Amino acid sequence: MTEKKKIVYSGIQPSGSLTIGNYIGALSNFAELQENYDCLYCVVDQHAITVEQEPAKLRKNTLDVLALYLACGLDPDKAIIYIQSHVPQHVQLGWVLNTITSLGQLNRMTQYKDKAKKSKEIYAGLLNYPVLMAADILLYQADLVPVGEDQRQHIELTRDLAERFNHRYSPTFVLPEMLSSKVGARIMSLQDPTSKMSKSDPDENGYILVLDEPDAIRRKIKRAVTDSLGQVTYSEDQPGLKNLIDIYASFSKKSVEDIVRDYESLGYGALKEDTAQAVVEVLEPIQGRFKEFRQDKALLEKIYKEGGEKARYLANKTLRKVHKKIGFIEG
Ligand code: AQP
Repeated sequence: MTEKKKIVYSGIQPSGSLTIGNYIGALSNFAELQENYDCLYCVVDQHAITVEQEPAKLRKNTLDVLALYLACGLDPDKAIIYIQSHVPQHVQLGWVLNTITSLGQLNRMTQYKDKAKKSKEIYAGLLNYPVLMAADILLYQADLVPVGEDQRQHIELTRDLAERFNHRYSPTFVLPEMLSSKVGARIMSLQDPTSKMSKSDPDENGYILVLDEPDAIRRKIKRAVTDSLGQVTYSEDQPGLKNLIDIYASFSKKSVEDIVRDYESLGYGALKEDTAQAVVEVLEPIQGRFKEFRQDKALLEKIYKEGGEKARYLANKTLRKVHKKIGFIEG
């Protein structure tokens, strides 16, 4: 008898053009996983609207993320690739989970606190974001969730909610595990290495986009903030340098130790130059494939329609079970 494959679930928000933080922390791991697991990869447009989005840009960014998934090797014959708003069960399960989520726990989420600080008006959707994320994952009974370090607290909440529901009714949900890369799980801003690299950073020198031109990549890395110590070490005391080493290690597959040894004598300038080169070498072919997929509207539509259908089928199985356990009458 063949063993049932584990289920992998992840998603990326179309809240802007993707950064190398999104790439290293999440996207770069997706394609390999589809070889050994049953994977679902979603473009989470409903999460994106927790921060105000311009409709035309949201439409464009959603298709961009989809085309980038394909350019990074995701294959609709191996993984289910779809758009979150096409599967209404996410919101339906999200509502159920909201009724067992404590406000205190949501108020303690650091991503919420960071984003709330930057918002003029705080809307309920921003606070409830992690509950919808829990629904995304639990709907598919995912075992593994490949995400960056910034999502750890949200995965813990997902496990808490699954346990609470299982305890209150009966075992229903699988408790998912976070899958995070050792190096590069938290890429920092190039201008402020104490804060996370984010696609919504107003300072464009703080991030590198997956679709940035080689010249822009070189320029941004050259301008990256380091320090005046002049020593190449990998330490929290040199956060800018540590971040560059993480980026270099992630794109070159060299170990952190080898990089530190090689650049001890070569210095910051050479490290920056070679980091930029490693980033360009990985991103250029992805950008080429992205352009081709992005132009093929019919292919993109076929992929998200078929993916949506498969996802709805799976999501409905879980949701029906959940509704029955709660005591809802089947319609
Ligand atoms: N800086 C980062 N380093 C490592 N991983 C990261 N991720 C995001 N930033 C970094 C991972 O990328 C995946 C998709 O993220 P998302 O789009 O769902 O939301 P986010 O974490 O809020 O990403 P951004 O870029 O900061 O978006 P905005 O600016 O819109 O909030 C996740 O797996 C995340 O961990």
